[in-house]
Amino acid sequence: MPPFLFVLLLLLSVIQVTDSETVTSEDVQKTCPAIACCPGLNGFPGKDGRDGAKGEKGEPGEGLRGSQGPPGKMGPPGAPGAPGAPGAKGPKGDPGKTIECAPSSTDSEIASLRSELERIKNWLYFSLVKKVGKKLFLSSGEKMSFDKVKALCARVQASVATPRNAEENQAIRSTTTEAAFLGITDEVNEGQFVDMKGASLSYTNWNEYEPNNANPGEDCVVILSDGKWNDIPCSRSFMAVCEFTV
Ligand code: MMA
Ligand code: CA
Repeated sequence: MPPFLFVLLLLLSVIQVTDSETVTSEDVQKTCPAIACCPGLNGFPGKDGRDGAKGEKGEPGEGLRGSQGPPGKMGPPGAPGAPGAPGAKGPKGDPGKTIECAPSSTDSEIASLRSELERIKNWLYFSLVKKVGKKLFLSSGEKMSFDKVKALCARVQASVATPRNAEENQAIRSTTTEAAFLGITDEVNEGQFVDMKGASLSYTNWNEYEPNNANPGEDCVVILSDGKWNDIPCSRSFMAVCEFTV
């Protein structure tokens, strides 16, 4: 076989193999004459190229505009406005009424009350009250715990009887025939007896061997029938004697 015929046959077989995969029979008919008469052969089309760059934004469409939607929800209330201007001045008020006084009748009323008060004082002094200087000592005639004595004296604007000297001690003693609480305790510091305001005592009249904090725990003080003092539990009941300032 001559060499050019061999090359021609070889090229034809290559075309047929490729054709069966990608080229249609129509294409073969179009290309065949070129193979038969042309010295060179056209190559097959190359692969698709890459995607091009993104184009510019298009013109807005010309579709029909939709109908208007319903109104939105109501917004929150606005801030309160500035205060208004002051109102006009009101009309003048009515004249006040004069209250009539009767000095003469009030004076006689005061005199009558004074006289009545003196009579009541005399009844008291005659029976229960003992007066020393500006102090009045008065017993309620009942026995009760120390807390109740304090409450009772406070209720009548007085305080628990607290003798500051022998004369006051004797006055308190004479208001009652039985032992009575005094306004003295060592509740805050054991062994340190103080008055109801927490002040230390300048006068005491302890019985022999007292205070002994027996029993156990004796933080209150009673005046015995002989005028001597003994420390005793606050929960026990003794006579209530209050002192009033005049
Ligand atoms: C005794 C004596 C006092 C104590 C009382 C308690 C009668 O006196 O010991 O100091 O307070 O007892 O009852
Ligand atoms: Ca005692």
